[in-house]
Amino acid sequence: MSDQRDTENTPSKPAPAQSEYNAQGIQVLKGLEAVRKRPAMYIGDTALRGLHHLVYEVVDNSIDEAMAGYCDEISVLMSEGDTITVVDNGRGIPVDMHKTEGKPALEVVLTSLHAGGKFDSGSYKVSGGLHGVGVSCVNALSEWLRAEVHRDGKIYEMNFVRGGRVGEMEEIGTCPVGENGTTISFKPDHQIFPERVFSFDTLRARLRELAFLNRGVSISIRDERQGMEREDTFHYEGGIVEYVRWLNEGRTMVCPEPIYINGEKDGIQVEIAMDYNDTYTEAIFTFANNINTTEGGTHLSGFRAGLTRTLNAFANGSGMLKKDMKGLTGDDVREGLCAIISVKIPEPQFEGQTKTKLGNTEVKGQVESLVNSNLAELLQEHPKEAKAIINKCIQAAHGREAARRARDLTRRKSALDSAALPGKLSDCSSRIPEECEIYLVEGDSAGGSAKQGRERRFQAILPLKGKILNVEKARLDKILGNDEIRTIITALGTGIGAGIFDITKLRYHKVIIMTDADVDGSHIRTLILTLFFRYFREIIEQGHMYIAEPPLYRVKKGKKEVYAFSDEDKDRLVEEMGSRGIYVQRYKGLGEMNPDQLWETTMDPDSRTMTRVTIQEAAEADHIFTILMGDDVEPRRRFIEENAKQMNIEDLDI
Ligand code: 0RA
Repeated sequence: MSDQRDTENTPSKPAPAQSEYNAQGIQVLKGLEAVRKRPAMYIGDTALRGLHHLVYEVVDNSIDEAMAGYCDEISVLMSEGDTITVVDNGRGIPVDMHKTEGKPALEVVLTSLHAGGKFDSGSYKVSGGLHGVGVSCVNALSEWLRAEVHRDGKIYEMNFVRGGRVGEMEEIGTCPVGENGTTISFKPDHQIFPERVFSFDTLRARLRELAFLNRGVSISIRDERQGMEREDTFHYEGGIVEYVRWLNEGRTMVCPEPIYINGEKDGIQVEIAMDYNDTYTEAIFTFANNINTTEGGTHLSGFRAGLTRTLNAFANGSGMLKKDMKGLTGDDVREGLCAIISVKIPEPQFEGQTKTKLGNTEVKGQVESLVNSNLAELLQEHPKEAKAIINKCIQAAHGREAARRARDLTRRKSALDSAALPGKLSDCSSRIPEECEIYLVEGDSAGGSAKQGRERRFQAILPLKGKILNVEKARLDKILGNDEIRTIITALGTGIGAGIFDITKLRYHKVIIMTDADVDGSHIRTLILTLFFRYFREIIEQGHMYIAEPPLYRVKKGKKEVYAFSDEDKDRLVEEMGSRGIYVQRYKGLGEMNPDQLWETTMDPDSRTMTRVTIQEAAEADHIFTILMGDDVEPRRRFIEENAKQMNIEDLDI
């Protein structure tokens, strides 16, 4: 939890002191008051997700300027005291008097709800922003916000506190004519956000995604917080084609250059980049107005329909399909497919549980017919690649048939049926999934300790022998042939694979990976995470997946005995307890802990800490798994080197 001081504000230019705000008399607007009363309604939640959402909301406005063709540079600065500054070189928020409101447009944009800056609806064709609430929301939820506008040779400034203005907009200087832009600095309000620490990695992932989706725009991020200094810049002239390439870094691809399709009709812009790799899973990422539509929608269904139809037509026309084959299914044409679909539309309708499903019905037909015509043409023009793609699909069809047979066989043997739970599993006695936990434990000896130390009623233990199969390199039939994985599937109870996996059958609502804190342990953890990411993603998405955090040291002096979970922790304890006569034991593995110690430090719900695994960015996670699990040594070496400094459990937090 962050502390709740009010005084450590250090924006890039100092905001007025608190007393000054009070003296000014703050006028908080009615609309913004509603945002402060029910922040979650506007930004989703007030946890870390909502906090980061504030930054996206401001950046989205800059991206809107970029999409309208007026901005090609955006930078985000993370400063001491949880403050963020977003700078762009767009037109600058208008500063002239607003006709009906009787105040500067800048003030209207920052204080009226739903204006989102787009009060002149003609000025934008399309615009992003998940909730479309605009910067006024950020303003309402900030302890302070400062806007600086460079426009027509002049510099303007305006300050706000919790959404209310502090004084008038002021002209504070001049700038070269033509060098327009907007700078927004803010500090989230601790009255709204209990936790205010921004994560560089989280912001960076979204900014990279935005740079891929908006070709030519240069987006940079800099962390200048003490001890955390880092920076990165993203700029992709190739846009989503480079996105597909990046996602498949180090993989062998079917086409030397990703296939690119684009078109515009009735104000709807469609862009698709795709290629096939040597894995057996499908990775399609869809976006509408730069928003990651994780629940899919009409653009995705249009793409799928178009792809299946076009590839079948081509396969039939070229005589590659044998007479006895029924044709390629959707699953066949998507095995090993990596694609980015990005649509930009004037009035997106977002539906679904998390409002990340595109609902506009007109989009489906548009994407479908674009794929039908353009992909067919591209296949004609590139017969070699076309043949390779169709061959791959035919292979997939054969493989799927084999997998079906393997699954039928194992099912008949009821090995995947939870009625026949694996012998290695020490199950819990409760049958209420909400309270049940399963520990996936590295090695038999640690498994033994865990079994003795556990609370039998609700904790199940499944020891895993060494490394499980790398699912990045195997098709479902081979995966099902692997004993370790079959044991996991059986224990979970959900089944595996399209049309079979059923999360409502999950037998444990906490799935906890417990591995040693060494290189092997982290490899095993990654292998397990890969399995879940590729085949049980919903388990992660619904928050059921955790990583146990066993201690690294036991520090003992006299009768006092404590555990340290990091090197810093240990150093601090040694210092506090005095180094004379102290005994420090470094745990090389879980197996060195006796059952009581394991329970007390790692498994007791009242005292343990665990990391919940989240997928903030499916594409980012995909890239990381590709690199960690792929064949290519070079990108993996580079990735580990680049991330070695901050490679801790949280970063693996996909
Ligand atoms: C309202 C109207 C115009 C631009 C903007 C708002 C705008 C908002 C933000 C927020 C961050 N950066 C921004 N840049 C621009 C249209 C401007 C015009 O018509 O000149």
